[in-house]
Amino acid sequence: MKIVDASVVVTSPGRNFVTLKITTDDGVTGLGDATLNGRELAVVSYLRDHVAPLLIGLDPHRIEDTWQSLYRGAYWRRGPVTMAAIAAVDVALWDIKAKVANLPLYQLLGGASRDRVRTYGHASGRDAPELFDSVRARLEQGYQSIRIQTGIPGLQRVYGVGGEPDALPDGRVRPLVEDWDTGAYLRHMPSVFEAVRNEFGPELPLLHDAHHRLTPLQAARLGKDLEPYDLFWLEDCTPAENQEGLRLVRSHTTTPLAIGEVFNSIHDFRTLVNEQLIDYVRAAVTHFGGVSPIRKLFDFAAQQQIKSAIHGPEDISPVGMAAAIHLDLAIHNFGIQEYAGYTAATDEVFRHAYTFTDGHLHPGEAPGLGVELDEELAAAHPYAPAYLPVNRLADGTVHDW
Ligand code: CS2
Ligand code: MG
Repeated sequence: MKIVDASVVVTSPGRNFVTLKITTDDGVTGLGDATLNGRELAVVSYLRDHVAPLLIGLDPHRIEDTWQSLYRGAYWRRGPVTMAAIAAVDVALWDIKAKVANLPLYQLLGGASRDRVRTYGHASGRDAPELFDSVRARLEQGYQSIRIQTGIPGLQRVYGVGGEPDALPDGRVRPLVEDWDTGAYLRHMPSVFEAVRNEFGPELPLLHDAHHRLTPLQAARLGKDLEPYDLFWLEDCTPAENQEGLRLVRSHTTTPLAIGEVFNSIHDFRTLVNEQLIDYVRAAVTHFGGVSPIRKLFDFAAQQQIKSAIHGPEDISPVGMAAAIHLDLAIHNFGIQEYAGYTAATDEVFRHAYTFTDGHLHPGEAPGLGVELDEELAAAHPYAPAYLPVNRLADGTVHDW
């Protein structure tokens, strides 16, 4: 069996997605997600110009060898663009292997370790009444664990609470500028969780994403202040490139910690895992080099009783989401799966076998990943330039977003 084609499809059914499609000489196709939010076309070029020509003629069954040759052969290791491109190849090859075996991918990963995959959804609001409505809407959709993001008094636009990017008069898009004030945030958050607990009771699992904004000392304080509200986790409390900084956070709080959606290699987690400084690893299949390396990360994390929590925002395509759900079902140290859901237009372009019921996902029993890309429909949604927001303090200084 040989690879005869590797093509890249860019589509924007509401937001941009990049998909690699690999075709073999006997007509089997595999899909891989290569979406890197806000920098999509860099990965398109990496795949089209540098990777696709190398794939032609290879045996698609040699997944590990292909992964190692793309990783080591590039010489320039790691980084989100490289690892998203390698991930797309890895996932597409797993899709092909599982289709040839006529098995859903999770069966090749060891089979099911559970019956279904627990998820969490996103609730947000500018103030308490809006936030409560949002929590209720998620509960009605079936979610049983909920991430809480909220407006901060005195700030106009903050992470997770919406806002549209400004268009320039000539039609060009520029990043949305959000506001930040760490002091106001730290003063406000405990009262938000107190109000949510009073409204929804002690049992509902609640999560919160600090989105890389705090120093270790500030994160330690927030973790401590939120302890009475029994969070499922506090996510990305610091930027965490400084892995050692988490020692300080950890030694001051028992609030569980989740980190890693922007990481793209096992080395980014080494100190965090070895010293058990976190409770959940947040890597995305799409940005971590695919199913092969993230499986190794989860096995590494399991040695320290750390669980998985695969990144699953709207900007991971349904292809990346399907890969995540197969892994979630198969690995033993599964924690929780983020599932933000998709627009109807996205679900039409990417028809999928996975299902969402009562707050749980299941990958379905279709051979492979169980996702089909409707290329005709995809072409009807052309690429739309878009950026992630930029965060600024009151005096104009750029802050971590
Ligand atoms: C977030 C993401 O899902 C999350 O936890 O942190 O929404 C993140 O902001 C986006 O994936 C960035 O592209
Ligand atoms: Mg996050």
